[in-house]
Amino acid sequence: MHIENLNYKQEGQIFYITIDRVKQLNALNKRTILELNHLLCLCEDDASIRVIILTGAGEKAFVAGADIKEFAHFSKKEGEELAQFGHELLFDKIANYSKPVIAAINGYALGGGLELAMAAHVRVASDNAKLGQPEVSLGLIPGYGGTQRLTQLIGKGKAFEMILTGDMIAAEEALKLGLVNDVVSQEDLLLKSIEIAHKMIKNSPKAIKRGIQAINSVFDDSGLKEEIRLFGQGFGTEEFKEGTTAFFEKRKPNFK
Ligand code: DAK
Repeated sequence: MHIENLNYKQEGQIFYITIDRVKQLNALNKRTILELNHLLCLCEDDASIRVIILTGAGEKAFVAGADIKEFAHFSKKEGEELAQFGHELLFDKIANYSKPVIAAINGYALGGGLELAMAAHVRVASDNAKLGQPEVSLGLIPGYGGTQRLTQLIGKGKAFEMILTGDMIAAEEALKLGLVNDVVSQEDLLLKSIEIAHKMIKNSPKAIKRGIQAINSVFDDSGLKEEIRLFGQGFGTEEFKEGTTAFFEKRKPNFK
């Protein structure tokens, strides 16, 4: 597959993937999801790769969400179908990956961007990072596992607050809540991620795979199905139209 939106390289036993759509703050479009899936499939079969480090290009954003320009015209049916497609190809794939995936969050991690980081096994954030689930401002709810994984990571009370206000939180608060594992300066972000990767690489790959499976088995995934269903209901509504139009017009939405 021809890769347009990602930079990637292998150094030692670490494989680095950088989402590179800097002008759109690395927003995730369908093509980027397919490209990520493609690289993850290749890496899974390559025994010389032991850890994946995933980050965003530039100094401003990890991923500022799903690409609003792409999904703004989706119908309810398309929304539901694409949520399912995204889960299978990317979000669940990462969560259940046989090798550790570390998200190096180098700036905004919003909406689908925070969901991507939460699907990873470990999150390291730079001190300028801002994290949030702003979907309600677009007339949607998180659709790539955010309602489930955020609640699992930070508990119901704070998850309600973040998802219902849509507010962003700073890296230090994310650390206090357990949403990220570490916060470091932007220049140390990859170094810290590599340090964690090396500690993992020393251990048994098969035990690591089983560890990921066992931890994931704590959580029942029936909530994900309900999220997909409810997520789809947002599409095609007047509120969705107002939310996405307000984003394009760079103004606050006016929900009746
Ligand atoms: N999509 C598309 N373009 C985006 C974008 C996004 N999510 N985020 C930013 N951009 C673009 C902006 O439109 C702008 O483009 P130009 O106007 O220059 O052409 C450029 O990136 C720079 O952004 P700003 O000018 O806004 O930069 P600022 O520093 O002023 O603000 C910001 C940075 C991150 C606060 C702001 O860009 C922002 O609020 N961005 C949107 C955040 C957001 O609402 N993200 C989406 C959450 S909803 C789905 C499944 C899941 C989802 C959707 C569908 N299906 C299965 C169908 C998930 C949805 C979400 O993620």
